[in-house]
Amino acid sequence: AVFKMVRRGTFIVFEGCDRGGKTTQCKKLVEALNKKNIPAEYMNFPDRTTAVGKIINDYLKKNIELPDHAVHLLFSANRWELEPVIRKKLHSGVSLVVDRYSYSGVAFSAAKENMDLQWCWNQEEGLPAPDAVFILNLSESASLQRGGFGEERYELTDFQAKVRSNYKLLKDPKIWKDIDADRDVESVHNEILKLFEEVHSQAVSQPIKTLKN
Ligand code: Z5A
Repeated sequence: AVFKMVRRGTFIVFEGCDRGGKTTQCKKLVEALNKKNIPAEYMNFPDRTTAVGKIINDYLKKNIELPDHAVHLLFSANRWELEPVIRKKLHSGVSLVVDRYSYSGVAFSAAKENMDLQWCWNQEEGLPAPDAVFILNLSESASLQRGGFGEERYELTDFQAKVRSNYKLLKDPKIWKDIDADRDVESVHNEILKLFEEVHSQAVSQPIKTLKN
């Protein structure tokens, strides 16, 4: 029998503070990869379309109030809801470009009073680990010039500053790629495309890793 080896997809996560351009860059990357005949799909967290995601949406829109620990578990459950889908897609050879993941989960929850960062991270243990985290770093001054600062919960400058410092605590230098997001869309995209190609050439021949403590 002749086996055609399916090389797994690469798992990329985009992180960063508000208005860094994550969604813009994720979508541009997927488009560029598909043009090069590299199968790739966009996913985002929170995924507000699932059963759990609907509750998260109500919480973010301030329609409902929930205790902080419960909210954290919901954001985490939202990733666990999609864990089988993530693994299946990667195994089938599709690369995933994911807009926020466990790092947002922990950085945002742990920015609240009385929330322990380690407790937050424990809920993420066992999820598939990304091959790389692209973190879009936007300066405060550039951030003030961007649109899209909304009415949702968490969209407050001092809260975002705590999130920023939590990201630093989560930084795993082996997979973390800092990207200067102050530049124009095309310059940022070109750097991301180059970084993706480096990560992709290594990742496809390695097993999918798992998030650990
Ligand atoms: N959250 C959590 O608490 N726990 C979790 O586990 C997860 C998330 C997963 C909702 O997330 C909130 O949930 C979020 C974290 C928390 N709270 N906050 N803040 P969301 O993903 O639904 O929404 P968002 O992450 O807040 O979107 P965003 O960060 O505001 O946007 P972005 O994706 O980084 O940026 P963008 O939409 O691509 O761009 C923003 C604007 O800037 C837009 O007008 C663009 O046209 C413009 N832009 C983009 N790039 C550029 C450049 N290079 N130059 C100039 N202008 C640009």
